[in-house]
Amino acid sequence: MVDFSLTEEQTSLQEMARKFARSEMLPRAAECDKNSRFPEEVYRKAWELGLMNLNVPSDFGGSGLSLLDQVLIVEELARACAGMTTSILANCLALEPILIGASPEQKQRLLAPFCASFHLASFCLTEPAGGSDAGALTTRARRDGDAYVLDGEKCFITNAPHASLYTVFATVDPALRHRGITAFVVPRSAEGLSTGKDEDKMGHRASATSTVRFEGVRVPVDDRLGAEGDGFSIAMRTLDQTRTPIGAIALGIAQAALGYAGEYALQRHTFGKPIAEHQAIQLKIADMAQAVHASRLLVWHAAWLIDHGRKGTLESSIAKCFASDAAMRVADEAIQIFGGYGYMRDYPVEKLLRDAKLTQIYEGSNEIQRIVIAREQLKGAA
Ligand code: COS
Repeated sequence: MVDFSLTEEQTSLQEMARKFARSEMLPRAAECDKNSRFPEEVYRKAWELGLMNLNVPSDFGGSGLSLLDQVLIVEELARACAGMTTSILANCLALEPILIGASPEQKQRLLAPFCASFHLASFCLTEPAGGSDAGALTTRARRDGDAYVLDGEKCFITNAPHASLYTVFATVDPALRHRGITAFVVPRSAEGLSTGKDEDKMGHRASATSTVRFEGVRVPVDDRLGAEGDGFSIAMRTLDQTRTPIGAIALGIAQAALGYAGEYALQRHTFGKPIAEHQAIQLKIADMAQAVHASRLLVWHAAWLIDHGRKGTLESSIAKCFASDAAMRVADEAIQIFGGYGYMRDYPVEKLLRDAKLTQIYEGSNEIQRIVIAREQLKGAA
């Protein structure tokens, strides 16, 4: 049976997220974008409403939502501000390796504090020398008695300057490539851990991004997730879960662009009538609407499959890749419909294009998504 109707609970989650996005996020979006301000007050309110830690099961005090529930929320938040949504979602990305790789004792110890009070966590995989080739990371973890000593640097880490916990991927032996990668959790207070300057980004300027440096950071064996060498699989399985919500961020951006473009086209007049009555504009609106609808179906489908026990490697990459490419096209067309006004920062659409761009790059560039899609597709063809 295929059923696209939402339950009453899902509709109310969607409405709650929409209300929060409109009342708390949208009014601050332009100012935070302009000043590259990290609106912690918004993130704290999101936590209070249960809009953070969406993937943490209720046993640990989390929202315990299905992935489909999560993407419904994420689309609504991203319609208001993709940068804030990235910061709100970063906990899900950082805590997922714990959900996947931690022991029951570690889960209780590490997850419960995030649900008891407001804290941020960061996922530390990418390094200055490379992000796409995750198997070649160089941050070292040397065993020393009952601890590991971490040395290296991570970059482009969301929320890093404000996080209290970092999930970190390091190698016990670079010669082993992906088989040497091991996952750890490291608290902010660890000696030798420091964060760099807040990056000045093109978009997503309400979220904070920086390097994280590890200089002789001692991490107890108790804070290793899984066994030595399990880290690569933990990272890949994490991304299988989190790429669909990135598709939902892109979808939210595209939905916002379509909404603004439609409203503007109905009120702006040229040649004696609203521009919405010109076919040149109607054709654009039609293509934008198709892109939004197709993105939503792919995002919902990937989420539904994962909720029903599928690994979702193929479908999450398709949803992320398609929706982010679509968001770029839709935001671009929205600017075109606004004409010169669309290029001005006084109007909301140029921000959408800047925000859309990152969705083609982070959590695996769309070139990497295409590699994953082709490999998964060809497996089935063999
Ligand atoms: N789930 C579980 N295991 C996986 C997996 C997945 N989705 N994908 C790959 N693996 C396993 C493989 O089965 C293989 O296992 P074995 O050692 O048992 O053979 C191992 O991992 C290595 O896989 P593969 O050979 O495919 O690795 P590659 O080095 O070719 O890299 C890609 C694979 C490109 C997919 C990976 O490096 C990647 O995702 N890169 C992008 C990273 C990224 O998204 N960075 C953004 C950071 S978050 S902002």
